[in-house]
Amino acid sequence: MHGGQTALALLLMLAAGTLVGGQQTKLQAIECPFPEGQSVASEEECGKYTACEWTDGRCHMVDNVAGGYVVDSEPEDTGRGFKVSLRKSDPSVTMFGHDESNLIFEVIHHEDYHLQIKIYSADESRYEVPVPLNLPESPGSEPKYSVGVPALGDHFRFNVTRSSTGNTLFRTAGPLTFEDQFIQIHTWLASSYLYGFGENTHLSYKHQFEPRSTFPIFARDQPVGTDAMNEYGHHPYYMVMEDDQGNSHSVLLYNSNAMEYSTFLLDDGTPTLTLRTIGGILDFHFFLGPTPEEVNVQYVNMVGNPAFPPYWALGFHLSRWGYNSTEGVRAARERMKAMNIPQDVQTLDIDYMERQRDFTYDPTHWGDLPALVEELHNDNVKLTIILDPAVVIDFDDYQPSIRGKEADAFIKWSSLSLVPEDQEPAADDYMVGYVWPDTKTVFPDFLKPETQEWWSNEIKLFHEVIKFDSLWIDMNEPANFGTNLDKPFNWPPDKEPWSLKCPDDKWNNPPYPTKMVRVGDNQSKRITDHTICMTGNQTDGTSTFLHYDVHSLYGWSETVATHKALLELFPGTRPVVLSRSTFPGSGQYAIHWLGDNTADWTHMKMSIVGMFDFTMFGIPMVGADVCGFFSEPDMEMCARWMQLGAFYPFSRNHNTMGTGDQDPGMWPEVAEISRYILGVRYRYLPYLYALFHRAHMHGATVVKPLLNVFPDDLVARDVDDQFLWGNGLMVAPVLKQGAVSRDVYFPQGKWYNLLEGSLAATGPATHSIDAPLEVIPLYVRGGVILPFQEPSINTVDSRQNPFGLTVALDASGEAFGEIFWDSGDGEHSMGESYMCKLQYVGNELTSFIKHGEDVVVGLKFEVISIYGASSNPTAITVNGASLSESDWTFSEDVEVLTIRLSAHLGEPLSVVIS
Ligand SMILES: *[C@@H]1O[C@H](CO)[C@@H](O)[C@H](O)[C@H]1NC(C)=O
Ligand SMILES: *[C@@H]1O[C@H](CO)[C@@H](O)[C@H](O)[C@H]1NC(C)=O
Ligand SMILES: *[C@@H]1O[C@H](CO)[C@@H](O)[C@H](O)[C@H]1NC(C)=O
Ligand SMILES: CC(=O)N[C@H]1CO[C@H](CO)[C@@H](O)[C@@H]1O
Repeated sequence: MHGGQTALALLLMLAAGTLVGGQQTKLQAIECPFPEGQSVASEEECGKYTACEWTDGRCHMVDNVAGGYVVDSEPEDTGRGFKVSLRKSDPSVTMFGHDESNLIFEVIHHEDYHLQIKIYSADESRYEVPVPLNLPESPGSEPKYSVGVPALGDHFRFNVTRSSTGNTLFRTAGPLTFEDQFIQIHTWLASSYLYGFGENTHLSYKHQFEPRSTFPIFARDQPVGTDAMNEYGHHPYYMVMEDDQGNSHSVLLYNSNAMEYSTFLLDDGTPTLTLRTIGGILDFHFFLGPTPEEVNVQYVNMVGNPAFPPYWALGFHLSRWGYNSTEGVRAARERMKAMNIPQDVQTLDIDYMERQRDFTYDPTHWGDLPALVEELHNDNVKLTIILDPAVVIDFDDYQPSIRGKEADAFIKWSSLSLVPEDQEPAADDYMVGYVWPDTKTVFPDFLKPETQEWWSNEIKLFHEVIKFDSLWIDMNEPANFGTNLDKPFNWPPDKEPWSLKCPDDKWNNPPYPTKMVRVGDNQSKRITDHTICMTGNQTDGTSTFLHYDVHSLYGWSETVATHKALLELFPGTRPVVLSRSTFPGSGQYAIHWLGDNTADWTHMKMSIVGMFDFTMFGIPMVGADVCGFFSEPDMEMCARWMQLGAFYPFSRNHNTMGTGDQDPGMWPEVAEISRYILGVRYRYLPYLYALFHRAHMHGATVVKPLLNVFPDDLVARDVDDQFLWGNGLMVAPVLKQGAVSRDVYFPQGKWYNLLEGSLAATGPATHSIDAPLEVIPLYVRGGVILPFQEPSINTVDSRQNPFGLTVALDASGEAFGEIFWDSGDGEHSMGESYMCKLQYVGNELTSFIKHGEDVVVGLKFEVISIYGASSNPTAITVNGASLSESDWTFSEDVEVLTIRLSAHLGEPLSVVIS
């Protein structure tokens, strides 16, 4: 399990590097971080830190011998791995002080492909993430990895190796730094095929190493942009493809404190990663796949398999902030209906509320909201409403806050001495801020059981008033306006200026605040900017936590509470909670949209990268605001975005207050394009549904980057302007203004045009494809059977329609698929669901029903299209009975055989073609 080698090898290597021809030693690229950013790096600034050294115009970390730790014990067998003690080599070497003198390095074996490595203080107990993970009771017996640490007395470093190939997955470079509020570790990477980390908006799925790029991670109400900013969620998780064969591993740094990651090349070109966090411990989980898809499954199994969305949630969602009245909603609905555009969900943003208070509706412009909800429900359209976490400090008249105070549901200052002198007496020792309502607010502590009960009760009471079907939880980073400033931007003009001001202490002004204070909308340049103070006390009933540590869990905790509330309200169903802020594990309860983007072609492109990232994070039900949130799209952009958005798993058109309407009915061209393309989406929803079933049951991905399906295809590793649904349906949207064609990359195999069935390409190949405005290139991969159903105006209707199969043959004339079916929104159970496997082999299409014949009563296969059929058959039998020649057509030019039949889904199907 652990190597007993000496550190001499590394020492010699470094020494040699210094001696050879006066070259810079490799590790000079391991830069010293400055709280104010690298722009201040000067010899003088560098000299302030004993952990830093100035060489040839660069301020870099001192080497491991001077700056790191020494192995201070023999390895101790723990039964589940081993641990060794570490001792700080030179206590005088430090970045920001308060170095841990003694650490424990612990290796814990879980599965053969799953390894945990923890580095923590030997002297004190430090914060660890309280979010539960699924870990096996007993470890696997044949680990696929080995961990190397040097022998007693040597300078500490460690590495993780894949046994089968010898690939080095993790290999520390430079010194480990472990201080009270600054922890830093560097690792060589096996390659520069690095993916993941979030929530950040990345311009490309594959990360950049040159120039060096540094992204912060800390939950924040930060709109989508092209800078290296931290956004709503917290996902310190990445994957590396190690070699040309596609062997891949992933690493989670299970830490919820403010952090940052930096990617760069060492002077010799080695791709390297720095991880920094300002609290907690180092707690790594490694997953060895070996394929990217297996890596994903293994990770998702640990953090929790994704929620299974109800069928209706896969329909189209229409939303905006600024309908301003029930009439605004009715007008948009009328446009949809007039143009026959499918829609399953209508969503309302905060403008439905009275004075933007949760659990209210505006009696003036939304007085007949209950009637509107009834109209929607009569049309089989579901209602999603938004809720913000913060509630007003009106403890006299506003019942939710009165009851919340009775439950003691809100975040408190960590010390009574921090309560501002001018605090309203009724607000006790709660931390008070200001968000959308015109009155100050308090912030529920959703970690706390009493808060969860209170929240659940408020949701139940409001459902008696407004019959919503699902909830959208926003602003849950949590966002607070104007923190540390004179006043919030939306502060009532007639009131004395006021804002939440955070004390100047080590929590609110940590020595290394990470890059987040220097990017994005960072007016106070403090980590408390735009959120509440780090000196808040929270509790899960057992332990007390500082907001400093659990800040990034706020959205996760609200998601858990909201999911629980909806389950109590709608027992036996699959609740839908749309959350802005997420953490590893949120996918079990939440779906996600990619935040406040802009009607901008670059943002449209980046949304594909965002989908890939959230696929990695185990939240596959994801999409961006179609047609853009901020600013106004033109007809062309909205048309192209509706085409792309028709293939987001979570497909929602949404925009902001003060902009014109952008629902698809607003332009005749967009309406026509949307009606058509959402029809294609609805047609293939049975396929998408089966993919979500697999995601829920096994942790499989839904939207896949090409590299998940073709891991040894080096070209596919850079493709982030195309994506797949499952293994079978490829989407290649047009993402450029004015473009009427695009290059499409076709990996290995046969690719057919999805709807026409003609062979588009035999890959690997890149072709320029015509795509005038009304066309989005769509392909089905040879070897795959896609189930479909005739589309309708909503899924309640479409679920009654006849089924068909798109059978796309591979080079050996075969194809495979499956159908999963159930009530669509009941609790998932094997007993009440239908599963059938489909195969086309040797000119025979066969269905094998696994279970649930009675679940599909009344549903029939009525059409089968075989793509890549070589000739017109002489005879076709369905379950032994011959079809008449008029029941099929063979189209010679496109090689498509279309068979009309009538066969119950609940009976085994055999179609023999001769
Ligand atoms: C991994 O660590 C062991 C023990 O220190 C060492 O012998 C080995 O050379 C290291 N491997 C790499 C690739 O650095
Ligand atoms: C906050 O939590 C800490 C740690 O449990 C505790 O010592 C302190 O009294 C709490 N503060 C308040 C005001 O309850
Ligand atoms: C809704 O109201 C806001 C604020 O009064 C206004 O700016 C906006 O234009 C209105 N939206 C529409 C669609 O009329
Ligand atoms: C709103 C604000 O102050 N944004 C600033 C955040 O920091 C970056 C980098 O220093 C500035 O460019 C922004 O203007």
